This record gives sequence, C-alpha cells and structure tokens, in this order.
Amino acid sequence: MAKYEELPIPIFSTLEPVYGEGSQLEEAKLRFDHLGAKFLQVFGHPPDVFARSPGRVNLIGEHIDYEGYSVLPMAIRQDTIVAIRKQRVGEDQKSLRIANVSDKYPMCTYSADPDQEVDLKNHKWGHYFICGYKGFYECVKLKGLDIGEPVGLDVLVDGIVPTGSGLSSSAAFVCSSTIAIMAALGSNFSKKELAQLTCECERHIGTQSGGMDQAISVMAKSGFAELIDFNPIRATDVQLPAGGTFVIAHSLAESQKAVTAATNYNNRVVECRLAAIILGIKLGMKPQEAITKVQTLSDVEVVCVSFANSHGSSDPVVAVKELLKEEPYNAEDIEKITEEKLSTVFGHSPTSLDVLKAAKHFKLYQRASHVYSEAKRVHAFKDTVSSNLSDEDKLKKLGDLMNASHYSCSVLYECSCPELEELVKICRENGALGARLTGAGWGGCAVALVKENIVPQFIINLKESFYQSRIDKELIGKNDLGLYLFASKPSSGAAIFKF
Ligand code: NG1
Repeated sequence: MAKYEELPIPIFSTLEPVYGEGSQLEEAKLRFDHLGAKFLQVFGHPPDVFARSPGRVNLIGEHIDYEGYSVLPMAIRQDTIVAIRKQRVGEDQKSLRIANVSDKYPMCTYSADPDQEVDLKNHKWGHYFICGYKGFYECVKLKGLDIGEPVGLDVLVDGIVPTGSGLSSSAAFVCSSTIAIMAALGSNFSKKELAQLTCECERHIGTQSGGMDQAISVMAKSGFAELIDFNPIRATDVQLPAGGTFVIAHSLAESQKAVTAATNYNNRVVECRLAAIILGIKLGMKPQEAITKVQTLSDVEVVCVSFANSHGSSDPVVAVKELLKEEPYNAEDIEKITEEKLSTVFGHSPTSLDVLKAAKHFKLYQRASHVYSEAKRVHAFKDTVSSNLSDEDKLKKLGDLMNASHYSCSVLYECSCPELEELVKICRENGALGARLTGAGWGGCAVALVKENIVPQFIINLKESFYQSRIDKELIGKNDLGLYLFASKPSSGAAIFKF
C-alpha cells in the first residue's frame, strides 16, 4: 500500500468526510452555497471545482523547520476554500481573475503567464494565489508533464483563518489555491509533492518558509497532531492524551510577516545560517567549505555533538556555549571568521541581502541555543505522548515543555511581543498546564494546554482579564470574541470537492 505521503489529495462529492456533522457541517454548507452563488454572480458561470486547506496551530517546535528539524503542529477547523473555473474557448483565456467573498479584498487580475514576476514591493493579497500558480507550473515542468498552454482562470476565495495570527492563513491560502489550480487543470500530485511545492511557492512572496505550515495543511488527519519531519517530508500521527484541550488565544497584535521579513523572520534565518557556518569553521571546516556546504544548524549538529561528547555531554548546545560568543556579532566580526564578505556569502538570495542591509548585529549564540534546545523539546513532547505515564502526568509534562519553549522563543529567539507576554502569563495564572506563543511570533496567537474540565471557565477568565479592556477600547467587537479565543481539536487536511 502506498505510504500516506504518497497518496493524492482526496476528492469528495459531499462535505461530511471533512466537516463531520453538527454546527461545523452546517457552517460549511452555508459557506459553500454562498461561494457557489457569488461565483455565478461575479463570473457568470458556476465553478468547476473547490479546494480547501486548513490553518494550523504549532504545539511545539518553533522556528526550527527552516533549520531542518521536526515540528509538531495540528490542523485547526478554520480553513480557506477556493472555487475555481477554467476559462473556456471563446472566453478571455489570458488572465487570472481572483476575487474574494470579503469586500476587504478587491478583485486582483494577473496575466496567465506562469513566468511573470511577482511585484514584491507592491504587496497585494492576490500575490498568494500567484505563488501557487507559479509553483504549480514549475512542478509541472520539473515532472515533464504536458498540460498544454496556460489558460485563464476565474477564482473566488473564502478564508476564515485569522490573518497575521500565527495560524498560517498564508499556507491555507497558498495550499488551497495550488490544489484548486491542479484540480482545475486536471492533475493530482501526491501530498508530499504538494507540501514541497507549496513551501517553495511562499518563497516567491519573499518569506523563506520552513515548510511546516504547508506540510500540516496538506497532510493533517482528523483527531491527530502530526510530527512533521523534513528531508524527506514525513508525517507521523501523534494521539494527544485524553483530558487536555488546546485553547488558542489571539494577542490582537497583528504580525505582518511579509512587511517585517527583513528584520524579523528572514533575519533569524540568516542568523541561524551564520551561526552554523561559524560553528562549522570552529569545528574544523575550511571557511570556503563551510560557506558552500553549511546551510542550516542541522548540517553541523553531528560535529557539535562530537564536540559535546569530548566534554562529557551529548548536547550540541555545549558547542554553542563554548564556541560562539554571547555578545552580538557585527558583520566585520563574522567576516574575519568566514574570510568572505557577507554580501558574497548571501549573494544569491535577495531576501537575505535585505536582511544584511537592515541588521545592526547578529545574536548567533542565542539563536543557535534556541534551535538546538527546541529541536530536543519536540522529541521530548512526542516521547512523553507515547510514554507509559498516566494521562495526568503526560499533560503536566507537555505543559512544562510548552512553557520552556515559550521562554526560549521569548528570551533567546526574541520573537515574542508585550501583548503575547501578557497573554501567556494570564493563561498560566488561570490554570493552563502550559502556554506559549505559536507560529512565527511578534504578535499573533498563544496556545495553552488546559484540562478539559476547566476550559469553559478558562475562556471566561481570559475574556475578563485580557479581552474585556480591548473590547471596551473597540479593538475587537464584543460579538467577535469567538474568532480570537477558541478551543481546538485536531482537524483534517486539504481536500478537493467536485459536486
Ligand atoms: P507562521 O506562523 O505561519 O507565520 C512561520 C513559518 C513556519 C515556521 C514558523 C515558526 C511561513 C509560511 N511559515 O509560520 O514555516 O517557520 O513561522 O515556527 O513562513
């Protein structure tokens, strides 16, 4: 039997296999009906097919996917649905018309040329669709498939994953778009191929995505969190212990990932690479060899562990502590070690060059310590879940690991913000076994592990302590709290619908 990762995206003719029953199914029915009706109204024809892909909450393993380390997310109920129709002979056939059910997002029109440049300086919501479009054609070319000349597409999008919240609205959008394009143009790649291709896609929009979000969005299974490994991409089911629930709470600080990439997300990717290159050099590689061979901290883990072994430990952080300096490095400090200009080291990557322009210094010791310790916590989390401990003890241990992860994100990786700090503290004061920022950080959501029997009271307490003052200041509407604070069960992954 083919491995789960090798299977194609499932195609359903009813909503139940994805949305189950009850209120979730009712809500989905309304959304699909509305999408179909609005499509007809905007484009004058019904859509050919629909695709959906969910957002995710990362339970543990933050900012380590792009360093090659495993992460442990679960899909959430909120998703993006894309309705699509291939323009027929006699119609325009040369443009991609991308509309949204929300008036906040005006229709975007692009050419049907898959080689078009994405105008990154001029950010538009439709760019995420184009990322999927370009990525799809690159994959078709790579696989040597003949799907004929590019044709025009009409597209209508309905996304309910909150944006800028660390719940991966961008991956939900890019994945559902790519899958919709694929379904409309008549191919069906495997989940693994799609996870890889949609990860590449986000690079077109200027973020150096690590691949977690796309992998979970495509591969999630209802009822399970997944341990996601990279190189090759693989998903292993993780059944969470009974009696605990994950509550997701938005800090109401929006993290604008694409806009702040050079100083936040992409900056950390560059810092990790520099830390890895220096560790490689300090551990015996020639500077040029390190520059060409070392991309991530996982590339030098083996040599760091050998170093640690010679100091009576197996923890790569020992090498970080001994070989990197705790004070921030400036570019000249690093260039003395690499014997190469940083602009040459990163010459091939315009997004990294933007990071170099914006950076005053580089905190290599702190970033590498975070990555190696967080990678260990992911495995400790998975091992705890599959241990013989009682559910009660498992939950306690998972909570401790989440707290340790938050500390590391906040202090070593500096990807938190005052609103997230306040929220995480309030979660713990109100009985969470553990709480941490989730996703890229610098705003967005926290995730708290809460005993099932206290969830309703926990939500009431959070409303009072954190949200009420913000409702009073009209930062959010009083009827919208459910969008920002909710308990979540692991949901299912991407799907295609042909009715
Ligand atoms: P979000 O939370 O979606 O911005 C980002 C990256 C992930 C991962 C996390 C940090 C993208 C699309 N996603 O997630 O791959 O690196 O940050 O753990 O860039």
